[in-house]
Amino acid sequence: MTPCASVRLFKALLVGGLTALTSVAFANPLVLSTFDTSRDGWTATNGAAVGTGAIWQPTGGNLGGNLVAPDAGANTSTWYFDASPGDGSPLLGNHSDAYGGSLQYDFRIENFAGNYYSNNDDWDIKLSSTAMSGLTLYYSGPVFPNGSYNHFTAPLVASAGWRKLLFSPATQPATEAELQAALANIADLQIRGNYTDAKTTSHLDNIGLYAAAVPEASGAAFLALATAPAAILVWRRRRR
Ligand SMILES: [Ca+2]
Ligand SMILES: [Ca+2]
Repeated sequence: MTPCASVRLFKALLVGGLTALTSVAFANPLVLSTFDTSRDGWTATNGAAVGTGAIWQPTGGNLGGNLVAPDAGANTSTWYFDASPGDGSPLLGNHSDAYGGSLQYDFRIENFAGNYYSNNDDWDIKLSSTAMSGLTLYYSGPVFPNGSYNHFTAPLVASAGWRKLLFSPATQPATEAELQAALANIADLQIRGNYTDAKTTSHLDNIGLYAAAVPEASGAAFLALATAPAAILVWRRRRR
């Protein structure tokens, strides 16, 4: 191998190794509700025109079963799909391992109609913990649902935009410690169901908590790292 060729090999190994090291693995959910066989401990708050028993349907999800709730009427108040205390949702309780990860779900509005509400007080996600004496954290992301299933992801890092209520309606940023405390004892989790002023029906499916994705060293990365010192040695020797 010529010195030039070994330098090219060294650079290729180095770049290949770094590229492989920065690839991110998709984490499996820590907990996931697919609603394929039941409502899995979820209800809907006032403003939705259903009781708890009518909220689950075996078809129409992404895929299979899902939560379904119609607005009580046009221009109703914003309502939420609700994993409420005592109903047994697996998303409640201690999920400290989700800190730094994300909350993800699929959402659609059946027969999409009307205009989006522009009320800033209507949050996409509400997360409450008994560990904070009832303190509720709020998150509002770029969620503009339509007639098709869209996948929404809320990063579970306070700096991503989680807020806490100070003096209504003012809010201030939540601290990382507050979000960690909330995740350590989730007492109530709510996902916004109503986004438009028309009387519509909303669907929620595949809601889960995910751990932080970690950089994964692939086989190529290990090979590059293992052979890089040898390549450097060859390169240095040839340069003498
Ligand atoms: Ca489903
Ligand atoms: Ca609506």
